[in-house]
Amino acid sequence: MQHTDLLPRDAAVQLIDPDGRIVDDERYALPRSEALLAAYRGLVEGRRINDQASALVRQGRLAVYPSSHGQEACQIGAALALADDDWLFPTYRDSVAVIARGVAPAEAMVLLKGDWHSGYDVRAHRVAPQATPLATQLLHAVGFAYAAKRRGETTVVVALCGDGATSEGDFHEAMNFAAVFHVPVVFFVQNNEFAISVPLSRQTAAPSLAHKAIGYGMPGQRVDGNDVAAVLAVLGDAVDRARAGGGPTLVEAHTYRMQAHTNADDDTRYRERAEVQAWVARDPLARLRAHLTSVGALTEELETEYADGAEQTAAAMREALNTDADIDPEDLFRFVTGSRSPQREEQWRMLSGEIERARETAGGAR
Ligand SMILES: Cc1ncc(C[n+]2csc(CCOP(=O)(O)OP(=O)(O)O)c2C)c(N)n1
Repeated sequence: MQHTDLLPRDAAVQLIDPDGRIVDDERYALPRSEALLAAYRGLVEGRRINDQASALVRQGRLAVYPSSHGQEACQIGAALALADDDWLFPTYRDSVAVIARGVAPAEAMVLLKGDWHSGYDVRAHRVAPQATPLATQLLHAVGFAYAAKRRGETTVVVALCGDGATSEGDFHEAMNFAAVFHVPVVFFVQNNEFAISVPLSRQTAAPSLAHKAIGYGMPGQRVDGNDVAAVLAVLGDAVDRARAGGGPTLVEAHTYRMQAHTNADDDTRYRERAEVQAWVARDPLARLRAHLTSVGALTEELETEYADGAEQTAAAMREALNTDADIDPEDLFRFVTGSRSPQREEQWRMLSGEIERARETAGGAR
């Protein structure tokens, strides 16, 4: 491979433009209509899940939800690019990708309700726990994929992270190890332009995040992260390469976080409404809908069927999550360390005292 082959293109790969028109590309073919319909169904469901989870936060049923509203093409593309036996290593923002791999929404979200541990069976779904410490999952993903390779398995791993996470040391270590040891992993960076309030321009001086790949000796590619057809094509190519023994790839998807980082963030303090509004015209659902309708693949019946399916998913989420968590706060102290230090004992005394006082107040108020 020429070293210039490792460089990403100047413009992100795009196969369907924001108005739904096909863009010809000499390297990447447009996925077939059936694949695009499956992706569209995923986008509709993903959008509904995002919006339902945000509503559950406002109702006090979830403590927090990092929404991927606007980033659904990346979420669904990542899930669909994998074969059944492959593995996904997601972050806190990737609940829709986790669910698209077959995890029940309520299981993916119990953690956000204040429960502890990952709420789903990671082995059954081949989805690692959603990582909150930035970029740590990239190292887990590389180690996991390296082990699979050494065992002679054909497993490929897609590891997700955000633009902010690329500034972490763990990102560098994961990329370097993966390239040196030819590990079957695809790093998929969702560049949504912000790490909470920090814009991309304060994150890197590189021409793009995908350009970082050449420094490690692996190919980098840029893709329009709001075009699920392009995401599927580029990730599919990288997954095939990894499976065939070609080693890792870094894919940067350019997208946009349409909502605040979480409900704990006020994004009006660091970005203009006009900027957010400008991305509405690039919405991933609208462009695929326009394309599939124009080629006659998406009928009104199918639209209704997909919308109904998404509504049922949202109803199941409400039913499962509109309950009080049955949690013993002392579990936090029981299971974190083998024995309790004097400081832990002191913390537990403080917390149990607070709980007791709250109970008395609630009793008195009745
Ligand atoms: C190691 C570490 N440092 C800091 C944080 C606090 N933190 C949580 S999310 C976040 C921003 C991450 O931005 P990005 O990687 O772009 O992902 P996004 O949230 O935009 O999907 C930060 C700094 C953390 N979770 N882990």
